[in-house]
Amino acid sequence: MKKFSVIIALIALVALVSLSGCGKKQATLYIFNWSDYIDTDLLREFEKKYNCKIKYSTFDSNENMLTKVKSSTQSFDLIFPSGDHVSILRELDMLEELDKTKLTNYGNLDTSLLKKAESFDPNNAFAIPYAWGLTGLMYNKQFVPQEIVASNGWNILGDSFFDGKNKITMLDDAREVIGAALIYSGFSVNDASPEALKAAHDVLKIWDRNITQFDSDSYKNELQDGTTWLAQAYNGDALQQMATNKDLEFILPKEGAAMWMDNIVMLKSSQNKELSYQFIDFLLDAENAKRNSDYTMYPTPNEAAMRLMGEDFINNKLINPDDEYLEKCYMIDYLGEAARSFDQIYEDIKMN
Ligand code: SPD
Repeated sequence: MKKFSVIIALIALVALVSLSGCGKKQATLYIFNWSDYIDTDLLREFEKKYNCKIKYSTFDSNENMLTKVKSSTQSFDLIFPSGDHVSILRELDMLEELDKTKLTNYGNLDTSLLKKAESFDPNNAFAIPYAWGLTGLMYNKQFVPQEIVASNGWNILGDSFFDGKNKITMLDDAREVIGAALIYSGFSVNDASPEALKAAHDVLKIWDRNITQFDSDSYKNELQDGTTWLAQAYNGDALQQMATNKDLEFILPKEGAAMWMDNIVMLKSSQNKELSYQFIDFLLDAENAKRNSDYTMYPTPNEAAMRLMGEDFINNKLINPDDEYLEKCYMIDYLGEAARSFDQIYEDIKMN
């Protein structure tokens, strides 16, 4: 009889636990994004709102992201590739086609930027534009005199002032490194012709005398302590550092700059598609996207959010250059097989 009452009590307890929801396993959303590229308060708020956990990891280059996504046993739900890598992931058939009816805030996106995004994602079928930016040069004015940067051009990377000092870094990104040399030589960042690539290769051999490493993350700290004096840098990352260190400056070189758009995509293998849609929609909310842009210092393709941004942000020419400058900038496009020639030059420069 005693045994019978214990069993009844156990059944009642199990029923109570499942009715109250306490026994429900919290869903976990796996997100893989660039470093320093989200307001982490938003992650905590999303967890609270949707009673879930976010496992958030970061990468510092598209190439590293792709290697990890292709090889990892850990399957991510959402990743944030640049446009050219959206095309690569599409070709690999790794992306989930998005059902926009699940995104109540999709209409906040700027239609002219959605049109631009069609160059790497026809019909905007797989990618939600997240942020865009430009690549320039960041330096510490404690170490680099004004007359060295006065030319305001990419040639600063080859200035003899830096000879033998080992104080310059460039991004760990073949398209960005060769792109800078292409622009300096008067070509588009997407020009894969032998003539353009030879010119860029020759310029890079000169710049390389001063370059200590190809790195997309640690330069941010190294510029603060003088380990690095000058670095190729993404504009928002530079502005984040400049907000806390008055010795740091950023320039958009006079010849023009590489432009890119990063995106949110859902992997086909995602185990949490509904929660992934909820997260994308949460980021597309105008107020959340505004907060995110204020934090990351990158402009958002969210038109409704841009209308909420303060004047300091809108009028900052390092974030929002005027049309005359933007005409000299080139969006990094997907090049297919031609990208191999970029990789070969990049490897040659890194090895020698
Ligand atoms: N910390 C965020 C950096 C974002 C860089 N975007 C990608 C540029 C690809 N060329």
